[in-house]
Amino acid sequence: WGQKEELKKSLEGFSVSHPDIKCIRILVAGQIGAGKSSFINSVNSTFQGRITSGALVNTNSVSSHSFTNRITTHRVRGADGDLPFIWTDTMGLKTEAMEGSQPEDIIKAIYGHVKENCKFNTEEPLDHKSEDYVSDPLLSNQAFCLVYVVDSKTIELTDTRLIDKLRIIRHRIRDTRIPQVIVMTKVDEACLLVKNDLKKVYTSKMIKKKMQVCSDMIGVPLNCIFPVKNYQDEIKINNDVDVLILTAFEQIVNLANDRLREVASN
Ligand SMILES: Nc1nc2c(ncn2[C@@H]2O[C@H](COP(=O)(O)OP(=O)(O)OP(=O)(O)O)[C@@H](O)[C@H]2O)c(=O)[nH]1
Ligand SMILES: [Mg+2]
Repeated sequence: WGQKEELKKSLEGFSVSHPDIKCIRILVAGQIGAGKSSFINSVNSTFQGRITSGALVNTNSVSSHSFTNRITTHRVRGADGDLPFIWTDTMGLKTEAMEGSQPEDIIKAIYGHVKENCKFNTEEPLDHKSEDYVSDPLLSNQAFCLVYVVDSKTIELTDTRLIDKLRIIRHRIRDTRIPQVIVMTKVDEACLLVKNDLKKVYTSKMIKKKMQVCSDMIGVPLNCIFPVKNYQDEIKINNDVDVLILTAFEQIVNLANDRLREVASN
């Protein structure tokens, strides 16, 4: 918990391991309202040392449609300028009851086939003839880490059809060997002990159980699941929130960079 400045410094001095890529692209996907946009903002807040809100967040935690309704990109900024990381924020995945994106479109976005600001049609996947479709994406348009954002409070209640959608994405991109991780949000709402003291996140039995449920349901190993609490109504940054966010982010960018190193050497 005392490593915040060290973590920040190492990320601020990060160098990308592929000569043709200046910025590592990371795509976030998951259920509507899971905290995807909040996670993107929390990483930026941590680096800037103040609360930021570049990605629009839903103020209503119960919603029938995805609040992020387009593919949007957000650069990670440090106190002294841009860092070599870029987010692709996506609409939450569609369920029977809620309007959102489809696995096919998320897969296209991972490969860089989707233009920024594209608004997915919730009924039909993006057509390759559409003007939002990029037929020949550059390597820099591709995402090199896929982050599934999962709400720890409601993980056990997740519609099995949504889990099937995550599995479809997982299997379809498996051969590309793009790293896939889970960011498990809202740990403050999942466990009262953690709400009162975020440092208890690694010893809480409840959080451990939730991580196991995530792992079993989605098929991601426990060492690729990162519990976090996003900034949501705070007005000031907080050391413990920052450390959890930075720990998750460091792993994400290191995994992405490992994959890029392999791509560069092939
Ligand atoms: N308590 C708590 N609330 C959170 C956390 N992360 C997000 N929230 C709240 O959850 C709600 C949804 O967050 P968003 O970031 O808009 O979720 P999203 O996944 O981007 O949702 P869509 O764009 O609609 O798919 C907001 O009200 C956030 O304030 C967290 O870690 N803890
Ligand atoms: Mg969003």
